[in-house]
Amino acid sequence: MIVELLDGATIVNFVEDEEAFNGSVQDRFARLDTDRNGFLSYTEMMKELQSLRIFETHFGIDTKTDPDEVANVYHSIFVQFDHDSNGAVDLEEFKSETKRMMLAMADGLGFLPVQMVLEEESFLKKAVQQESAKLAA
Ligand SMILES: [Ca+2]
Ligand SMILES: [Ca+2]
Repeated sequence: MIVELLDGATIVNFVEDEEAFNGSVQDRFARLDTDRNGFLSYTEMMKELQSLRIFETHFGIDTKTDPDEVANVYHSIFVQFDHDSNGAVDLEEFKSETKRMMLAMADGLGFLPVQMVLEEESFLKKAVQQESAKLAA
């Protein structure tokens, strides 16, 4: 875990950089697809859902979260990813939904930089890295 300062623009720039974004999404997808069948099952997606840290960052639910409630929320997010409702998430579904969620997050952040705790492998961390790489260039 690492604390970084980021704002909406950092995320938008990353998502709009097709090469960087698609590369990270493909990477992430391959890592999550542990049985390598080209689809993410609910179990495989759990790792990703947990890393989104929705309970800390999105809904303001911070303490005493009911495990049933957590499972419900994770399930409803999985359903959002699974556009054709076949019970598995393919790369295209994963990509478009990740993009949508990141843009929604960017909207929420706006222009005011916020300090966030990021996981090493998260998309947000990659967005920050991408921006520093650009600034350095
Ligand atoms: Ca799989
Ligand atoms: Ca699907």
